[in-house]
Amino acid sequence: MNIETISSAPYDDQKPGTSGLRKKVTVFQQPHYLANFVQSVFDSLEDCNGKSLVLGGDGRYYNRDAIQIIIKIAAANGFNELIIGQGGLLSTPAASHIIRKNKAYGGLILSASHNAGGPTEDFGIKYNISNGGPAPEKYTNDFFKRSLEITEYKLAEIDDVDLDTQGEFDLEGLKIRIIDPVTDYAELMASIFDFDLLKQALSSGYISMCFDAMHAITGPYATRILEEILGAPAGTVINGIPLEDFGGGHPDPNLVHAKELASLMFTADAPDFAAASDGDGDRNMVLGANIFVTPSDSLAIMAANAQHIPAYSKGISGVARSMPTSQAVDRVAAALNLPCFETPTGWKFFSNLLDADSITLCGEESFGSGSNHVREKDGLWAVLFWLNLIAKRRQSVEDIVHEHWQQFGRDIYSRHDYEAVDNEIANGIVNHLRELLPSLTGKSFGEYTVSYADEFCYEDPIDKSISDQQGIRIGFENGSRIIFRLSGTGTVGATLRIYLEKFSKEADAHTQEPQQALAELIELAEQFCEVKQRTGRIEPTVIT
Ligand code: VG1
Ligand code: CO
Repeated sequence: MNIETISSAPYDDQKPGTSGLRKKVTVFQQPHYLANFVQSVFDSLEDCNGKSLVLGGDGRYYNRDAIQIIIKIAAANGFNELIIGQGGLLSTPAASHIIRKNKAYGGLILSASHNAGGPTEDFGIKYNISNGGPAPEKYTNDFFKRSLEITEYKLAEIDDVDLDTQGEFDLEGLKIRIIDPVTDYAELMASIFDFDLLKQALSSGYISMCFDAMHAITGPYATRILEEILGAPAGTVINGIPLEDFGGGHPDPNLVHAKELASLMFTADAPDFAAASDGDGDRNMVLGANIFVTPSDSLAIMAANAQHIPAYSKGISGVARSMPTSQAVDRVAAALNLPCFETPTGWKFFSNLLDADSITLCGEESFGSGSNHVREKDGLWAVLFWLNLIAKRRQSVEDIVHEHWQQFGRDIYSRHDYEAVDNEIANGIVNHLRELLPSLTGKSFGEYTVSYADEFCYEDPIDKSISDQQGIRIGFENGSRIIFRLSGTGTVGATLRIYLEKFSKEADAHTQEPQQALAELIELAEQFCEVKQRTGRIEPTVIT
């Protein structure tokens, strides 16, 4: 195989964020931009020679072009096997599984997740290590450092690979396997859940449902699993064909971006269950007739009901949530005497805990939940978990959630995002909050007395690595919290996220409307961070 060395010059903006490197497509299309990053990744890894690499993405615009470039760089860097999803497609959780199943060295996942796609929208790339999980910070710091020094990359002189035909072939010593993106993942799901029970429930109409794939990667996965394997009626999956621009929408499963589905669930025609997933298939939104399940509650309910699911029926070892995720799961852990961990935002922080079997289930408020079956959050897994639960308990989503609140109390929760804020203003807000923190503890604001105010710093319990500046927390004596942090996945300006949480033990907790119940905390948050005053905005861009 002929290998060219191409000279290049570093870019200074290739620092991976919460989940890989995300930029506008036009940034990735700059000369050598993608190649520089991929070579920086390979240079930072110990030795790629003779190793196997998994490759796939969410099918967004530039996915195919990027895969052809990566194949040539991977070949030139000594990998001897590439496992690629047919059409260049792999959902993030499926990629994680395929890395693990094949004991691959790692994988490159092409996605900007819930960010919009298309020629003028976003693209992204992320490296996952051999446990199937996102590269931890010590890796991503090395990738960035290398990208600032890079002067050349290697490219194999080979033809473009036909991504659309499944099979295995040899390309001048490089083994290429084009695999069905769904099969392995579907088998994994069948090993976790009670597929016989689900078949019965879905094919008989005992559970009626709608799944919105948002024209993103879960289309083929959901169609195969829900309709073909489990016998749900054709049409159960909507927007099931992946499109390069996701049909022009934001493939972000929340009440704002999956509005139609959400509204349907509050009408007389609502099916029993509805769900949606994001661009790369790792997020989930879950709804029942007349009820939206917050992701934080979803995690808590899963933990409290794990015994109903075959794979977890013998018990779970522990749970974890990201810091801004509500404390609902903590209450379940306390009641069940389970270890409970609080990690920074981003799935990479769960991997060590999962590898050490310190936890079995984990989740984030941002519509992410998962378990030890892979090392990514997993949208369809969460959907199947809920379906299995409804079928097993023979109760509606609403009843399950209300019973949960009755037993554990309710953590009323909301997140307010201010997107595309000028970077200087956003940094000003964070600095202002940092200055405010030392003066807050002990102060009272109406019924809210501050019990702690700090900046979250995490020490990984397994490898003892430290991640600081992971969000500003203000906790109150009554258990309420306000959290502020800047997003690490946006591509335009800065996004300020404000997380609001209030605990209620009242018998009528289920009747409370979150924005009303949180009104005082919302005002307090503004008093602390001054986002409206400093940006001139009158309301958040997105409320979830
Ligand atoms: C957001 C979410 C975070 C999630 C990350 C990746 O990050 O808040 O919880 O892990 O997206 O999700 P940030 O830094 O913008 O808050 V996904 O579905 O992109 O892979
Ligand atoms: Co995602």
